[in-house]
Amino acid sequence: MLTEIDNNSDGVISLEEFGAVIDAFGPAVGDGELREVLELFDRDGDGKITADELIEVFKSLGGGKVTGGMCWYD
Ligand SMILES: [Ca+2]
Ligand SMILES: [Ca+2]
Repeated sequence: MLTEIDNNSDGVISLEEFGAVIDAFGPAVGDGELREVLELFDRDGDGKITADELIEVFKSLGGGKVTGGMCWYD
């Protein structure tokens, strides 16, 4: 699933890529709101979401729902 989000295949999700996902799955959000959401995922504050960061958030949100079936670039 994450390869679909990562449009340029650099292994991280940029703000632009993240915004495209939000646009696709949710209501339109402003740029400020988008950054707030991204900051929830972006634990180290570098402006991009790595696989590890994404997994951490999914774990905290979804509990046992996200398991080893989820893969990035193994
Ligand atoms: Ca990317
Ligand atoms: Ca980050």
